[in-house]
Amino acid sequence: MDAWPAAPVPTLPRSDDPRLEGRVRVFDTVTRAQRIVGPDHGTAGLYVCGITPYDATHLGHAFTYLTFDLLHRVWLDLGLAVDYVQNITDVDDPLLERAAETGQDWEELAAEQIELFRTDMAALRILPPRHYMAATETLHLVVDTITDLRGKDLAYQVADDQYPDWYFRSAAVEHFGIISQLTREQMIAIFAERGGDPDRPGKDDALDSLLWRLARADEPAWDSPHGRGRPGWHVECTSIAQRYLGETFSVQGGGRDLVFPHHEMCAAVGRGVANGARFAHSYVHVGMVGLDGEKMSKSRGNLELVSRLRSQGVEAPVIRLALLAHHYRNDWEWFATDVDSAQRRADAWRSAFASSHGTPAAPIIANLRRALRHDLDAPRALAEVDEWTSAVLAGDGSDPDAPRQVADAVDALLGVRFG
Ligand code: 5CA
Ligand code: ZN
Repeated sequence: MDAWPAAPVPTLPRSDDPRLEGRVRVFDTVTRAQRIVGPDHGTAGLYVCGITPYDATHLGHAFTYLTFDLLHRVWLDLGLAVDYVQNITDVDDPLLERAAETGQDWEELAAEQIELFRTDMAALRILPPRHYMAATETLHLVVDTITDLRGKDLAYQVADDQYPDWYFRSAAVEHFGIISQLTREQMIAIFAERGGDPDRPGKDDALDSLLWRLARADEPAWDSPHGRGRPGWHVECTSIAQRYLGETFSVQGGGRDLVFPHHEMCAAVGRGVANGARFAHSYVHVGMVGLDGEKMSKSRGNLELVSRLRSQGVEAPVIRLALLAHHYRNDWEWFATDVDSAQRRADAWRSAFASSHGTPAAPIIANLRRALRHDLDAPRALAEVDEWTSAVLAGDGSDPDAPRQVADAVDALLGVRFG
């Protein structure tokens, strides 16, 4: 699948501040601590779980992709290449259910929503993945993964005369559970809420997860050596990640709602394929964005969309600033007034960047870098730019290059550029 066009990223001068560490740390879900992510040179591998294409792009989606865009930009600024992969879950129960509810063809719904998502991502200056892969384009990868798992006795058919679907022996894999750190009872409860089927008769273990669902009437299906059917959700992300990033890569990311079962299951499948080698080095999870007191989600229907805000005349950099005002690890609630404060900030920054002189750029660039390398602290980064902006607007500083240099740093590191 084609991704969206990449906005240019300015290259910044080095910072010679000795307090500035040349690595980035983020909070890793497994170790429950901040941890250096990415290699010290070469290529960082990033897999971010993509949308199931309906109700795109709500602000929760946007916040998650913006968070990993910050990581992408920090890695680029550190001189690393970034191999970024994202999927599209364009065949799965929630999508098919939504299409059935509205009477729309599921493929048409997916195509329309993917297009909307791409447009929103480009407007928000989120750097595109190098590989943007839909489930329907990567069936062969899933089929091969299942063949491999069958060879290791990690896949089996559920005892069901009519539909002996293929399942993965999740709990048989070493280290199953280290991401979510839940009790078995908690896992079973959450599995039932988030697309799993712990109570299905005929499974060897309640926590075993679906690999390949055999064809049902009126459901899309593809021929395969495992029978005609369609892929399960977790094995899709594992197969795409390992195909494009290798068996082990730097970071798997997504919203916090994906910790269990999705990322736990992805990691277990990945370890099964890789004979015990770890899947991602680190797992990074973004807090949930809510509206009206609840997690913003398609199923609850309490959504604010990037495209709706834009159609109301809110500029994309203002939306980006409204999101950046929140730290990625916090859950937070969207209020319509968030636009007003972001607009005020945008107006001030824009005036400062257009100024003919200002206080020197080097210290503020170092401070921006420090804030972002320390667990992607966007709110602190915004406060640094605010401080510089206030000084410039008060007439401080005589450096004629500073406004352009700060504008470039804000573009390169925060992805904010005013048209
Ligand atoms: N297709 C799967 C991942 S493989 C999926 O979860 N799709 S999604 O469309 O439901 O969500 C897309 C991404 O946005 C996921 O990373 C998800 O964790 C994140 N996300 C969804 N809702 C929110 C929210 N309210 N706040 C923050 N992030 C969210
Ligand atoms: Zn995923």
